[in-house]
Amino acid sequence: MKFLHLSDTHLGYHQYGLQERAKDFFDVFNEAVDVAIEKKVDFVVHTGDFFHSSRPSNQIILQGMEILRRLNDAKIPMFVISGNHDRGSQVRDVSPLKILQPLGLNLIDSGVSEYEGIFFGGLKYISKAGLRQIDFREVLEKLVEKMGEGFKILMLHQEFQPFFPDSKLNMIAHIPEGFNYVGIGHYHVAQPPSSINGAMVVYPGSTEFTAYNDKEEERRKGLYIVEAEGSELKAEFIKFKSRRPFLFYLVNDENSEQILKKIKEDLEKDHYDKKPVLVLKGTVKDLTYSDIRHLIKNEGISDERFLHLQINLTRDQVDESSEPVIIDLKEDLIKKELQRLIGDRELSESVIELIDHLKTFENIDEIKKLLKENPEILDF
Ligand SMILES: [Mn+2]
Repeated sequence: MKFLHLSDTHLGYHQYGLQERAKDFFDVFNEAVDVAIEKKVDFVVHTGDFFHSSRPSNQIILQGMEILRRLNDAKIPMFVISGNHDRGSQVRDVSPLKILQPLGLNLIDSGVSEYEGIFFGGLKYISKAGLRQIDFREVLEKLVEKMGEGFKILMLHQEFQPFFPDSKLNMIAHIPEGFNYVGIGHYHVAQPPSSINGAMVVYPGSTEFTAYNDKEEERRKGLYIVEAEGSELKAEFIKFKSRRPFLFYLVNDENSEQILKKIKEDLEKDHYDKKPVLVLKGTVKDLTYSDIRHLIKNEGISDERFLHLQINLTRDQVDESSEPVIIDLKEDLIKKELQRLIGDRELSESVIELIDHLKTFENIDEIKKLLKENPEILDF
């Protein structure tokens, strides 16, 4: 028995408001389907956030159908749960994955399904408020009880310690014995397989960046191929080839010119299949967004060489007397307040990323033009 496990494909996310980024998310999902077909897997497991939104556009639903059609043609079923992004609002609407169910998508949001002697237990994302009303371990114990003799897979999309330090969920305490394989989504950084309470626990991470994170880059983006040989389980991480490169630079007040020279070199020396996204991050005293934009112009770096420039600067709070610092302190407070109001960490990161992106524009007219041409930029 061999299967493919992937997670957090976030189909429909137009990062930075760019069509190219929306296509990137689709490209890597298709590459995963290529791997499934090539490796002749028996089925695919997807642990949530298939879509980026609980109201994907018709175009994105069609793209989701296209992926299912390719798997159906190869007679490979897909088993999926809803994540926090695509579970629907509970009260007003259902998960958009229900639209794909009649086309052969096996959505297991609460319960057990059996396929050729293999048991799939699924639980859609449960919010912090929802978790207070149930006994999570007991819910999972009931799922094991419903399963018969055979290989048992559990699919989850939750916040577990230590990846989410504020979470009350802990894998050792909350995942009961009885499962052979536990696939978990939600945490976007892929993890090596671990063994917990007799099960192999696997986090494949997200297939693309929803917010750039150097930890994610280190681990790379990909999927797991899991194979059972006798009683032994083997999981192999396969990295995507079609992924857009992200070039990351740490910038400060002193090194900005040097860094821009390095960027120019990096862009010229490599031939990329896809134009890279440049991410500049750093804690600075004086350096501003427009300084960086001017340096780029001075260095003669052509816009044609990269897809997007993302600048995330944090203001050094040493000198409290000067005006720009006060403004940035305010910005920091606004960010913290946004995080508190939105609650969901991933979503607030996306909102902050959009704000940072808008800060790189020269004036309000440029922003208006961007929003007019790319209304989906606000489609979180
Ligand atoms: Mn996600």
